[in-house]
This record gives sequence, C-alpha cells and structure tokens, in this order.
Amino acid sequence: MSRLIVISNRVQQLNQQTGGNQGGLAVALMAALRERGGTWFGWSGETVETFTGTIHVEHQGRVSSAVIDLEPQDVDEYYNGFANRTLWPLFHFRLDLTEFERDFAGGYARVNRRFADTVRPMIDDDDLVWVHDYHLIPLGAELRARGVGNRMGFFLHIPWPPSRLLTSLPSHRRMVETLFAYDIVGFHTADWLDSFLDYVVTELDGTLGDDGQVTVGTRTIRAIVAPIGIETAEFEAAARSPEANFARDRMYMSATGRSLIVGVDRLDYSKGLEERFAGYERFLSQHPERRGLVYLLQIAPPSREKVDTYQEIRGNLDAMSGRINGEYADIDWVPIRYVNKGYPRAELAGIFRAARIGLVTPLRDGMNLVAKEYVAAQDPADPGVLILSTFAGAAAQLKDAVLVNPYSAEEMSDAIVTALTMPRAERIRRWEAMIDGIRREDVHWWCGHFLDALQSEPAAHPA
Ligand code: ADQ
Repeated sequence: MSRLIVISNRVQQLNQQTGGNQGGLAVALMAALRERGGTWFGWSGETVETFTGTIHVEHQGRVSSAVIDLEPQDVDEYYNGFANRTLWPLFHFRLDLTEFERDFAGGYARVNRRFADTVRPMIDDDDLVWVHDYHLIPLGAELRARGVGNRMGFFLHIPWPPSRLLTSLPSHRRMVETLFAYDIVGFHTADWLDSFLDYVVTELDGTLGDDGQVTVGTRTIRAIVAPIGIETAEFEAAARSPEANFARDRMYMSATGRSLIVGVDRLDYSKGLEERFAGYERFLSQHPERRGLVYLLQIAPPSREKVDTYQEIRGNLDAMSGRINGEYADIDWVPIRYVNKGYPRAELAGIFRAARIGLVTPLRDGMNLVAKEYVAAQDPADPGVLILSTFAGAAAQLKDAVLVNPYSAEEMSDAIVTALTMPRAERIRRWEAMIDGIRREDVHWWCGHFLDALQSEPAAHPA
C-alpha cells in the first residue's frame, strides 16, 4: 500500500484532539494516514516576516505533520484575498461579493509555488498525493513542473459554480486547466460534477469518455462524485454519552416544555443565516398561536473575521436577532437565543438530540455536515425533523428531510409548522431512511472511495 501525502491549507496537529471545524474530515484523513503512513502538509496559521521555507515537522509513529509559515502579504493576498474574497464567494454563486484583484491572484499563485517548493522533497516515488480544496487548485500543476510523476488527486469541498459564473473570473481558463495535472478530481455531488464537465466541454473544448474520463488536449483525468460523510458511529455514540446527556438535560430544563429548533453553522453568508432568521420571523408573525411554544437556538462561531463581508453579516445578525426578540419576546420567553461560540462535539450532539427541529438552510453548500450530524444524534424512538435547504449538497442524499428553498421565508415558515406537527411514525420513517445512508457512506467510506479511485489509476504518468 502506498504512503499518503495529504496537502491542505491548514493541517490537523498530531497532538491535538480533533473537533471544532474540521471534525470528521480530520479524523478520517488521520485514520488513512495511520493506515498507510505518510505526511499531512500545509500552512501553520503563523506568519513570519520573510518567507524561509522552513518546515516544522512533528512525528507520531508512521505519521507526520509538516507545516510552513507564510508572510503577512501571503496571508492577505492568498488566504484572505484570492481564497476567501474571490474563489469562496464566486464558487458559492455570490458574484455580488466576489472581489477581483490582480494582487490576490498573484499571491495565490505565489503561495501555491511556495507549497510546491517546500513539499516536493517530502514526496517519494510511490506516494499517493491528495490535495484538498479551493486554496490549492494549481498545486498539482506546480508539483508536476517540479518532476512529480506520482498519482495525484484533488478534492473540492465546496460547490463548483455554473460556467456562466465561473467565466467572470479573469484567469478562469488557466486555473481550470491546472486541474488536469491531477489524475482524479472529486466533487461532493453529481450537480457540482456536471457543472465542471459543462465548463470543460464549453470552455476548454474537452471531451467526455466512459467512467468519468475527461480529456483536454493530451491529458485525460477521471472526475468522480464522492460525497463526504461524518464519523457516524462515533457521533451516534457521542450523542448517548454522559456529556451529551448532560447538555440535552440542560436544554430540556431551560426549554420548560417548549420545542427547540437548532441551527449550528460557521458565521458565513453562504449558510443563509439572515434568510433563516427572516423565515423564522415569518413563522412567528403568521402563527401567533405557536409563539411561546418554540424557540430557535442559533449557534454561530465567527470565522474569517479579517474579511469585511463577515463583519457585516455579524452586525446584521446581531441587529436581526435583537429586533425579532424585541418584537416578539415576553417576560418569560425569547424567540431566538443566538450564541457565537464553539462547543465540544459531545455537547453539540446532546444539543442536537434535544432539538425537535434541525434547521439547516444554506444558500449554497458543497455538502453540509451539520445536516448529517443532526440526524445521527437523534433518538431512534423519537427523532426530530431535519429541515434542509435544497441548495446544500447534502440534499442529494437526504431526500427524506423536509426540503426547503432557503430564499423563501414563506416556505421556511410552512416547513417549521410541518415539522412541529409531524406524527411520530412519519418522523421515524424519514429518520430511518436518512440514517441508513449516513451510516453506510460515512467519512471513512468517503476516504476509502477516493483513495481506491486514485490508487487504481493505471500508472504514474511521466512528469
Ligand atoms: P464548512 O463550511 O465548515 O465545511 P460544514 O460541512 O457544515 O461546513 O462543517 C462544519 C463543521 O463544524 C461541522 O462538523 C460542525 O459540527 C462544526 N461546527 C460548526 N459550528 C460549531 C460550533 N459552534 N461548535 C462546534 N462545532 C461546530 C466545508 C464546506 C462544506 C463541506 C465541508 C466538508 O463548506 O460544504 O460539507 O467542508 O467537505
């Protein structure tokens, strides 16, 4: 079995407990690294005045983590710039928020070269190389240019936008062409894959073969669908743990018989939080008879605070929750509890289990793991109801959720009523249909599926 080199923007530290934002993904990649031996390479999150390329390495058995520091200008242009101000909004269909700056593109290219220069000596002939996400699209091409002939795969964790949107990026052709340096390129859903194939055919004159083969010029790669899962067994067990029971009981006590609706998301415009609050407000205004019987707990830890749009959305949500609470609260009830911090995974599982409704309504999401975690945390004998945006990648798998258009406050209001009044038998039927798939295609399955595809590629091609 080949050794594995995982490359992503940030790296899971070996001596750290997993959890927080990376959760299941970090656990699964770590498990794959332990099984095969190998290295996880990325940015340390630290800056240094002048880039040195010094690699900070930690070892644990056959696995190592290797990180580099970047210059402040790299972080501004590559991370806060091209990754989070250009690609992230564009790939989430938000052309209105997309910033096009040559400096960003230049910084992005420079950091990808720096990654390639530093990781190159760590790659042995037979290693599998697995690059993750939009921060590192051109890395494969940079590695090929440095003589790496290994099997290389790329996985995109966010949506692939429609061609008409992508073509607004000044350097779109050059960027997409670099994906052809990989052997396998993976997406969460058939939708994102189809958009990619459409781009390749219409913009790059590409041709499609059997079994996901895509050819542009002399290069043929395989494009596959590999929907990421969660650590289902571990999360189900966590939801029954003493910590989860404690969190669940705390929620029940503070709810005093009211039904809890829960939302858990990074504070990000793609997650549709303002629209969610508006939908909930519509529900409160249209259903006076239900006021005082439910409340919404929205947990949203801040992210990417250096980017203005993230500060704006935070201000908007503070204002909306204040206004809605001001309008509808009573002396013994507030309709929205809005908290901006992270919670340990077991506690989160307990909160999910206490909630009658999981409200997951992104405007666009590559997959969305919270939807799967909410389902996995439920009590099989009395499960809650998942309300899920049709625009989340997860909706392709979780067809038994109550699916909504997150832009429609009316639909969201109706969905809340549907969920609150859903008979137990129907809740169980829908939950059983969903948990089945979530158990079968968990994060370890995803990892294996991608790596099997990569490993079974004919042979390493010449550099
Ligand atoms: P994210 O956009 O970060 O991931 P998501 O898939 O929902 O979105 O994962 C978030 C993770 O963070 C979940 O595991 C969640 O439990 C955890 N989390 C969120 N808020 C938390 C809090 N307050 N406390 C503790 N944990 C919290 C990107 C893409 C997604 C894709 C994933 C994986 O944007 O579409 O599903 O990568 O590929």
